[in-house]
Amino acid sequence: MTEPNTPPLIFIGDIHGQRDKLVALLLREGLIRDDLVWNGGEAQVWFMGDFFDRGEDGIGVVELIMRWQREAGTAGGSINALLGNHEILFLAAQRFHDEGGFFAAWRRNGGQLRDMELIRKQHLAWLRNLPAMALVANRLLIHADAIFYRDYGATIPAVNEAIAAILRNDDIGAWTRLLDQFSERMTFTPSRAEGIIRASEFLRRYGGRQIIHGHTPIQYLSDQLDPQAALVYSINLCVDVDGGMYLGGSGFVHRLSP
Ligand SMILES: [Mn+2]
Repeated sequence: MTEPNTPPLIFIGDIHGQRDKLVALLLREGLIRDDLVWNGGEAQVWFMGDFFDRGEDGIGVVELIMRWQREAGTAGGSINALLGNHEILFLAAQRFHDEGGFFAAWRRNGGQLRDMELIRKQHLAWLRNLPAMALVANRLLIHADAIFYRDYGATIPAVNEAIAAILRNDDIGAWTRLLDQFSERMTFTPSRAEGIIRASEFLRRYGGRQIIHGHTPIQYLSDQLDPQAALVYSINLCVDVDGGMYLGGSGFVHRLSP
């Protein structure tokens, strides 16, 4: 009996406009060549959201991921990305400007005027189509370590469609509620009452044996200043892959161990 050849599955946490750190990380990992062409072969890569804000080049990050997505597809691999709250905040500021207070909120949360100047239709369409959740290799992927997703549906497709519908429409109240809910974090940590129970209930509802998320820098959950590996916690039910690049972390990739 030979094992089926499973392509590597790789997760990359929040980038927050740190294009140079992203490039350095993927060069180190051999996932791109010196000329930045994708070199990941059949690898399946998931970016966990929050491409924008705090760092200077969110558009540069999005353009690279869009480009690598095409190149990876040609090479027989795949690159996917989740919707983070900073994508929603950016889209809200772009769509509504000062109405609803979105533009000011975006600026307060590290919004970069250069990104707003450089945004184009193709970026907006790509951002609006990002899923909020996914189930891959029995892992439940969500940007935020939070359970508000339950308010949007009982299944992954239902949640993704309900959130996508908000992003297609002009219901400012719905955008505001969604952004407010995304301020939730650390819901699954064992130090929180019922953190482990919440994680297992969330997994029972949507499937998967482990939650993989970004959103909360590992620096918030441990004393590491530059985490170089994912933080596995709550009896292995949860994995935080956010290396806190905007807090000074150099970032890492999380390779799935079966
Ligand atoms: Mn986030």
